[in-house]
Amino acid sequence: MKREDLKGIFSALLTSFDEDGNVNEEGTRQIVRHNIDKMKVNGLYVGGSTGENFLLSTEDKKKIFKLVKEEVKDEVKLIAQVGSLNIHEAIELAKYVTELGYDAISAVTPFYYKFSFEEIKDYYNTIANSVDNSLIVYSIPFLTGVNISVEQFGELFKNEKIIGVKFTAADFYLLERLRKAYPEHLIYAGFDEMMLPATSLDVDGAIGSTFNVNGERAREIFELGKKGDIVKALELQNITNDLITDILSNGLYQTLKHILKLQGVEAGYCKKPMAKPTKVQQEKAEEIYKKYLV
Ligand code: MN9
Repeated sequence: MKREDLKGIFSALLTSFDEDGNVNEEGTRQIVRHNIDKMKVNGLYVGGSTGENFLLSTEDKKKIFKLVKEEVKDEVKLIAQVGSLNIHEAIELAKYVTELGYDAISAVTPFYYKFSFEEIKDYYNTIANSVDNSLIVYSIPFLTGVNISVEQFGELFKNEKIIGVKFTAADFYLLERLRKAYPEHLIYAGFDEMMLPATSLDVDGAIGSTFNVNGERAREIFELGKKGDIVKALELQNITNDLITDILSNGLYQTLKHILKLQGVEAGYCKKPMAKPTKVQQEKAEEIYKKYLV
């Protein structure tokens, strides 16, 4: 896979669950189709935070990876997040998705325990070296508590199979340093609300949850930002951030799923411990949809 081919806008794919937390396969396929046909994204990031991956059994993770590939075939690029505190599971999933034909794998930094950087490096090398595929580091310090420095990224990038990072952080000083230090590596902006400033630092793409409903506007921001048309891009980022602020205050994944339902996509429920949206949340989601997305 050429790095060039992995640039662009990737939706962090939502998963549809039924009321008991079982994967709704048909619903998840509909979310995939919506992203490709209506949001016109360049690719999907499967099994990330937005996919509620860390709440799932290995079997369910495999089920989702398989049905997504079946639905997508080669229409858009696919990145599979396989990272897990159970490194055996991560390797098993890395092999599974590579066999299925995923274009790259990604792995969240190991969280919960306070691992040393040497341990984190070993985790990445072990996963990357277990398959004939490229790996993108998933860095999301606000959820994992793990911060990686410019020099430490350099240590990880010594492994030529580790080709980039999904950078879900607001540290734009670090982002600028990384871009300058590693011009050949892929850097994806991970916070949708900061996409425009990230484009000014020359990121290669963006991976985000809100692209499931706001994909077209996101793509425009990205393209305008890359071209340097900041005034127009900022107008769209302002609208986008009004939308994201409302979505975040109403419950991120519940609201995204409810908005999809209003568009006829069987997006289902979130999996426990995430709660079902209340009546008030559903009404608010409908308001948000009508205000920003119709
Ligand atoms: O994949 C997403 N992160 C999480 C990245 O969901 C934890 C982002 O797209 C955010 O959801 C989004 C809203 O803060 O930027």
